[in-house]
Amino acid sequence: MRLYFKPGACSLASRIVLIELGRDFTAVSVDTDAGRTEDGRDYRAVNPRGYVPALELDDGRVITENPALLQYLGDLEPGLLTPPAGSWDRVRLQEALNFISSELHKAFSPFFQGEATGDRLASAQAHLSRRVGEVERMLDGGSAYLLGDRMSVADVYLFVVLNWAGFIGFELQDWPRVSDFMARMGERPSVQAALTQEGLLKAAA
Ligand SMILES: N[C@@H](CCC(=O)N[C@@H](CS)C(=O)NCC(=O)O)C(=O)O
Repeated sequence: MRLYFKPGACSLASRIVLIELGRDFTAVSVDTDAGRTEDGRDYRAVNPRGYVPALELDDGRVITENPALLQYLGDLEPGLLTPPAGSWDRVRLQEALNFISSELHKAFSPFFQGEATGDRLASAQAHLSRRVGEVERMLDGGSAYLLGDRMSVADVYLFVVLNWAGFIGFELQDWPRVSDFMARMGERPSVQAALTQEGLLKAAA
């Protein structure tokens, strides 16, 4: 399998899941501005939408879009990071993945696209605060993870997206469950390994 990624981008979630599952994969860095892979190929031939992540299977088929890709990976080891298809927990997983993808992830976009400046900064921050407040509510059941006591692919995606808060100077300390969740996830060996592979954490000497 080949994972097309950009360091620190949402593709980091797929990398963490691949490491959690102990799967072999090749990571291919993409310059999304230039539309080129690190080995000089036209990235739009892989993902015509031009963004990461994309996962290319050994038979050449390609999966894109975080919710679909993360569920595909999770299902390689049934029951570990994805509840069974058709179960109520699977419905909750899809609900969480779609919220993270369309509501939370996109609430960060103005900060990365240079739109959260001047008059627009306060409204972008207020919008993001509402979304993070919703995550705080979703973690309200006293469980360690979104679906209960077992981590799922949605938790991995949530961690990766909320980790961007540090890059834009957005403090998470006002949301105690979110802060605890981030600390818990950040300690996982798979997360540490993925961050190190993408150059976001120094390897231990
Ligand atoms: N809907 C897509 C969004 C992916 C996305 O926003 N990717 C960002 C990185 S987090 C990206 O590649 N941005 C560069 C670009 O759009 O050119 C998904 O869920 O996979």
